[in-house]
Amino acid sequence: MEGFRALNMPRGATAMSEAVYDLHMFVLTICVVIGIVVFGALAYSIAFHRKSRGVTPARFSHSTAVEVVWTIVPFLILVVMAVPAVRTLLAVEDTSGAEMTVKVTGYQWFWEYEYLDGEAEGIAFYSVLDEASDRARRLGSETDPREVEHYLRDVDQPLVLPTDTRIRFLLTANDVIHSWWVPEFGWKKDTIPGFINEAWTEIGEPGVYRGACAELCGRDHAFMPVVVVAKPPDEFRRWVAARHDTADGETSVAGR
Ligand SMILES: [Cu+2]
Repeated sequence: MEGFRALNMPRGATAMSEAVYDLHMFVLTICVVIGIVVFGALAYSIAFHRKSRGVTPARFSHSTAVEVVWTIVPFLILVVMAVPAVRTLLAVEDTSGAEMTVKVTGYQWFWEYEYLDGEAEGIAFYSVLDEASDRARRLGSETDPREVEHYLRDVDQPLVLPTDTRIRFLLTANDVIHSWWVPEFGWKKDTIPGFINEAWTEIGEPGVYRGACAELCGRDHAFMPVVVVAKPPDEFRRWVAARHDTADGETSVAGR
């Protein structure tokens, strides 16, 4: 069962990723049933209606009843799949009712996070590949990347977010197109210079969620991971207070 789970789509960590997973399982089940019926009929015909068994083929060429059925049945199956798919898609795109807003800006090759409202307002920092990964990735470095924990999956300053809070993201870029992607949130969004894209999430469980830039953005595309640390709301509030106390929020050095 573990092996099957590893093959299947992961459930993720948000209500949205759960909805996407449920949708996936629903459609996959329909596809599997259709696959079993079609290939079962095929196998049955090959096994029991082959020429060597003396079976002669039917000669009819037209059946209005069958044509009506094989048009209407797939149409109904499509409608049954489209209704929950559209409902989920609309929910993914609906960023209303957000309790806080974070602006994400992609750069070659790191991220910038700005908290735009609430008590975290004014906190802004760059999130750059962590030192250990950066050292190990260099040509001729003595470090074996396999020995670096979270190699290319860690940053100096992660994006810290509260759990059980509806968070809106405004996503843009400063140079080329990047894409902000945390698989466990169930979506990714292009960050495009001159445009602001919107997305939202509500994280259920505290934890560390890792992702990456998902749009080929140049030489160091592989070296701009996304790390989100989700904390319970009261812990998040403490982090915000500590952050306000030190260095006015702005600490990291931009660009390498
Ligand atoms: Cu990028």
